[in-house]
Amino acid sequence: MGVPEKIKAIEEEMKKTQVNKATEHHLGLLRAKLAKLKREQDENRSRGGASSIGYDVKKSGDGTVAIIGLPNVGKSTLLNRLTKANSKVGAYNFTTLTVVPGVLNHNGASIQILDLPGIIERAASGMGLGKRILSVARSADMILLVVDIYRPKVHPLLIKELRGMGIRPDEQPPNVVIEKTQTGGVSVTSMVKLTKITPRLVREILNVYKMSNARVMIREDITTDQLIDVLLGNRRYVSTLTILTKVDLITKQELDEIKSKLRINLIPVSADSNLNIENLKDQIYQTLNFIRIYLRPEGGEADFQEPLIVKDGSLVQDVADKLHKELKTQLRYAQIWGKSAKFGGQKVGSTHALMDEDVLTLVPRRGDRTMKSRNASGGSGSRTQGYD
Ligand SMILES: Nc1nc2c(ncn2[C@@H]2O[C@H](COP(=O)(O)OP(=O)(O)OP(=O)(O)O)[C@@H](O)[C@H]2O)c(=O)[nH]1
Ligand SMILES: [Mg+2]
Repeated sequence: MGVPEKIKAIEEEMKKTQVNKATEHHLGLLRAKLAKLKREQDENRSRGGASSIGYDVKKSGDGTVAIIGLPNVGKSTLLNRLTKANSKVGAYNFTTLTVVPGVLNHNGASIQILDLPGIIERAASGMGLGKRILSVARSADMILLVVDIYRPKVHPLLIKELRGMGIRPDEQPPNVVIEKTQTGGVSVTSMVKLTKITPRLVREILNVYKMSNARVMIREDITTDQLIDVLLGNRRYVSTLTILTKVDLITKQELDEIKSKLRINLIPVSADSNLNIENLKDQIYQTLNFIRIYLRPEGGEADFQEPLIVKDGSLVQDVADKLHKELKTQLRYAQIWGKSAKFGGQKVGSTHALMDEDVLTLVPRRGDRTMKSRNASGGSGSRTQGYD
């Protein structure tokens, strides 16, 4: 039996099996087998052809946002409103046929926004340009899910398609560590009470993935699917915002009805009438979880006018990397003032984690002084002055 037949057989069996306490274990194992087979199928396909190849987009700016929605909901109109881009708008489906980038400058950050063709049901299984479109969403830092006032209820469908491409919208990576060992079988240690999975099922699922020796540390009450996500290791945990467009065409009362029916956090906008767009920009900025770092040249003054924007969780070396690709290796130490410092001017290494509004001085090794003295010269020009 080939992989597609095996997938079909498992799907049939899952359909036939009633969901209850007694079948939970069996269904969990079937899900694990199915996920593994689907990965094999994807790997075979990408070896054989272009089906899983995404669009060629060069990431730029401080973060990348992908716009996902059904055809004709107003994605391109929204991109044009948020940025200076000029993506084609049309009153029919599939006006946009490729990826169209734009740049949103907001609160000192430069945010790349990518307009995409619309997706349709079963996009993640390859319908339309589905896989190509969704693979752009996979590599983005955040996703804007756009629904219009005519079909706001498609939100779960969009989520389903994202999940089908291995994206886990608005989830955190499961707090589980799996360490392969040489011998000893599979040992399962759990720090919390497990209500959705048993240690026996954990061991059997690991067996499906050919892991017969491992230490599993579980630190939250995970589901079977979350364990499978950890084992597959190719999941992308991406934040989303859901936008309801074309609200210029409805009354406040109709808007309230949609909101109460959907019960998700919606940002109502009209790209045509420029309604609530500034609020949307603020929410995009906030969701990207940026922090601001003020650079201070050695012996000079910090630049509080133009902070460097990096993602929350960034280390000193990430900032060095962003300024100049060689700086990371040339770094002798850094000095920190602000929330992440134990005291002002603390010397730290390249793996020190930064916090919002830290002041940072990067000190290169002696042999690389030219870079430093240029850096310290301060004055006019861009913030990367001295590093290029
Ligand atoms: N009234 C109103 N119409 C809008 C708004 N935004 C978009 N439209 C209209 O909706 C239609 C589709 O807009 P597009 O921006 O091309 O939609 P799209 O989602 O990019 O469409 P595809 O690229 O085909 O997937 C056009 O006729 C727009 O003028 C809005 O905020 N209000
Ligand atoms: Mg479009």
